[in-house]
Amino acid sequence: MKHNEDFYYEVAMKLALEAGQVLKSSIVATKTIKEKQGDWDLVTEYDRKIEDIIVGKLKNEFPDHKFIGEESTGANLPELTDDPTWIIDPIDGTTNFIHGFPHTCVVIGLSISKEMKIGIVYNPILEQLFTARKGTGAFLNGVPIKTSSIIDISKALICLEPGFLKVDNLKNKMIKRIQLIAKETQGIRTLGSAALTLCYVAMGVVEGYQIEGPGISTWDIAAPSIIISEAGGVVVDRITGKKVDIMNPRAIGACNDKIANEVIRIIQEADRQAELHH
Ligand code: LIP
Repeated sequence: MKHNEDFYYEVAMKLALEAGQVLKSSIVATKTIKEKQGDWDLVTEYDRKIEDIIVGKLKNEFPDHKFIGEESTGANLPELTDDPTWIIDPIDGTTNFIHGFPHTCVVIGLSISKEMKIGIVYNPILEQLFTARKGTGAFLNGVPIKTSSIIDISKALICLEPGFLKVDNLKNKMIKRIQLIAKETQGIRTLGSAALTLCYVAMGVVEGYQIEGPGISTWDIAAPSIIISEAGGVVVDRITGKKVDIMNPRAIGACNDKIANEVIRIIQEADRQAELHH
C-alpha cells in the first residue's frame, strides 16, 4: 500500500473534482433549506450528501485517519491530534449555492502532526481549482499564484463578512469595523465564502480578509491557510497576531505581515470604539 502524501493528495484531488461535479449539477436544483443559527447560516441536503461522499471514500481508503467535517462534526470540535486528519467543508458558501451565486466551493484539507500538508479549494462553477502542498507553492488550475505585494493599507482591498451584523453581540462591532475599514482602505468586498475569499488573498486580487463569527470554524480556514502561506501570505490570529490556530479560527488572512498588522490595528480600534459607545 502506498500510503504517503503523494497518494493522499491524489485521492483528495479525485474526490474534490467528483464532489465539485455534484455541487455543480445541484446548484440549479430545488433544495431543502434549513437555518442553523439564523438566516445567515444555512444548510441544504446537498451539504450532507457531498460530505458523505467525501468522508465515505476517504474512510474507505484511510480507515485509520481522523475526520473533521462541517456537517458531521458540528459545533463540538474534537481535539486536533498528530494523526492524519482530513478537514472538510462539503459546500462553503451555502447561501451563494442556494441563490446560484457562483462563489461556492468544495474544501478538503489534510493536517499531519498538527500541520496543514494539503489544501484543495474547488469552485466548479467558475472552474477555479486552488491547490497547495507543504513546501511546494500554491496553484490556481495548475498555474503558480502569489499574494499581492501591496503594503500600504490605503491601497488595499479588504474582504469582510457583513452578515454578522445580524448577530446581536457582533452588531455594533461590525458596524464600526465596516466604517473604519471603508475609511482606511481602497474598498471593502464580500464574497460569501470564507474559503474562496482566503484563496482570493492567495491569488493576489484582494489584500486581506477578516473572518470570525458563529458558524465559522476549522473547515473554513484549514485548507485555505496552507494555500495562502504557500502563496507567500499569512493567516494570523486576530488577537495575538501570531500564526492562526486552525482550531480557534478568529483569523485574518493577508498578503503580508504589514497588511495583517494594519487590519488587526483597525479591527482593534473599531472594537474599542464599539465598546465605548455601548
Ligand atoms: C459560510 C462562510 C461565509 C459566511 C457564512 C457561512 P458555509 O460557510 O463561508 O463566508 O459568511 O456565515 O458560515 O456555512 O457556507 O460553509
